[in-house]
Amino acid sequence: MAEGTGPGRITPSGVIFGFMILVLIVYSLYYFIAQPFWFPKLASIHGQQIDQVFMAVLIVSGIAFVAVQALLGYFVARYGANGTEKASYWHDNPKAEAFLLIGTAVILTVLVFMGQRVWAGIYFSDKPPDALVVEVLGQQFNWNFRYPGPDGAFGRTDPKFVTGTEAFGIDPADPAGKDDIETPTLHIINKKPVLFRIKSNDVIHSFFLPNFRVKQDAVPGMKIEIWFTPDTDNQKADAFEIACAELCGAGHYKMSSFMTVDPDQAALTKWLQEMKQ
Ligand SMILES: [Cu+2]
Repeated sequence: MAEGTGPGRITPSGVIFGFMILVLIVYSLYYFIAQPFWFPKLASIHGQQIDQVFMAVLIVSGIAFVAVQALLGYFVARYGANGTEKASYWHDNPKAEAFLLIGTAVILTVLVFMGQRVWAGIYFSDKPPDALVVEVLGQQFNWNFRYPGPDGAFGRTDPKFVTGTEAFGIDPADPAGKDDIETPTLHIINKKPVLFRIKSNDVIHSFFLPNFRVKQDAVPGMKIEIWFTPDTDNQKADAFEIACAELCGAGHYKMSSFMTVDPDQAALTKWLQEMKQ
């Protein structure tokens, strides 16, 4: 370690810079605490865990952010140079490095495991057998949805049957496909698990339901499943926005739809009958 000379001094430029950092800290804290721009109100059961992990990461990184920036501001304001003094410095400090490395590793490992548990709970847990199953198909630039109809079975599909009016490409020879219902908007049932089977006809899209904390890529050639349970008891709205969260082309900005959460199966059946006509 090289010893410094002199105590350093408070300089106007250092104080101005320190003040700017203070403004940055206060401004950032205000946005995260007052939350003028934030997620829409939660409308699903699993979303609570996602929000908790999000908050935990935000608090940990927020504390680190404030501590590091505040120290930087303080040192800049307090230890300005007058041109003749030398700052003390060192090349390595095994104790400090070990402390910082291990501390960071422990914190990050805990966060990773918290997130991993939530992730596994969503993607690796058995889907409920009674879930409502809906197929979701992304294409430039809209969402299509398919319900299996009264027989409960989806008709076979093949890309060669895809046309301008038949996005899914249902095989006309398959009797199971005759009663399938294709819709431009979604309806699901409150408190009943819903399983989405997500596909894409062209490029990668991302099926995004912000109120339900669901975001899943739609990848060409893959059928990706995701399920959750909606809970809209505390919501005022009954239609929720569906967005595409992947820049998928020139019309990406208008790739959206709406999802209605029906109170019961009867309301869903009634809507499906209307859509069938
Ligand atoms: Cu898209």
